[in-house]
Amino acid sequence: MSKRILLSGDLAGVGKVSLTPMSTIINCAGIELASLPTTILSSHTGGFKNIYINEFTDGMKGFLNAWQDLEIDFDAIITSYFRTYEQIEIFDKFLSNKAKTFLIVDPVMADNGKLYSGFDKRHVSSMKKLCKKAELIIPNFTEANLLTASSYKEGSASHKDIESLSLELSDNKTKSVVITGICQKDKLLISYFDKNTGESDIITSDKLPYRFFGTGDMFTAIVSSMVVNDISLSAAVKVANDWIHTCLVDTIKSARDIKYGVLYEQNLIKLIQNIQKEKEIKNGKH
Ligand code: PXL
Repeated sequence: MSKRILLSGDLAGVGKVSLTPMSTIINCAGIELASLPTTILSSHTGGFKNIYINEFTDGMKGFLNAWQDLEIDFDAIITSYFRTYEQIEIFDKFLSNKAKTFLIVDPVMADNGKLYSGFDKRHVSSMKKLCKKAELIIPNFTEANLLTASSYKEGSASHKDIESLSLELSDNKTKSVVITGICQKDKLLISYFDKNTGESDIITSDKLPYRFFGTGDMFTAIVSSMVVNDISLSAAVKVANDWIHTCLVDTIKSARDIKYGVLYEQNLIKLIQNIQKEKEIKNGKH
């Protein structure tokens, strides 16, 4: 039986963030989706002008009410972009009936040391509350700092700093944590802690000379779909990191304006194969 995930996030017409790449990737992992749009935008908010934004808060309530009466269960719930702290609180309330469902929170709210356009401190405190309920959280380095009120500096956080950030986010090792986008001089680090195995590590890749949009969303979708398919967090992080790196190199080669998003479509076959290989390893076929 294939698994089913509830995915909440925004639907952005242009720029390939949140629901758009995440739905595609989760389907590539053979997982069925129920999508909950939190906001409908003409594009993401990083670099486009005159953006149309429809905060879909009433729609969210309508979707969630309608779903209460359906016989539909989820193997996991993933949250991505919420536009307002009220939306986070509405979702938080919905979760009170889903206490047993595996919750993965990507606390999308900031990058590059700054909150995204339109977000404030209340957003951060509601997001902190939501993270408390999760079994796996996947913040980037800026978000990890905001969630812990730490102020580690981009570029100069030591491995020890990163480990203590991760430990704090793990709530005494009761939740798994992946911190993405930790910039060092010419390297980009990802740290993870797996609460199931106690394993933690920091992996390093070459830093590319741009900040891309949607990579965190793609990363969360890959890691989440693999973990939901019972693949280890360490294998999932490596597959996600390598595949996204390949897509970013292709995007740079295309010389297209970065704000239009990552060119990943031609590599989806590879992603399906990589996930399949990890499923076979897990099932002892290698
Ligand atoms: O990828 C994060 C993200 C998601 N959704 C919207 C965004 C951004 C980042 O800018 O603007 C609408």
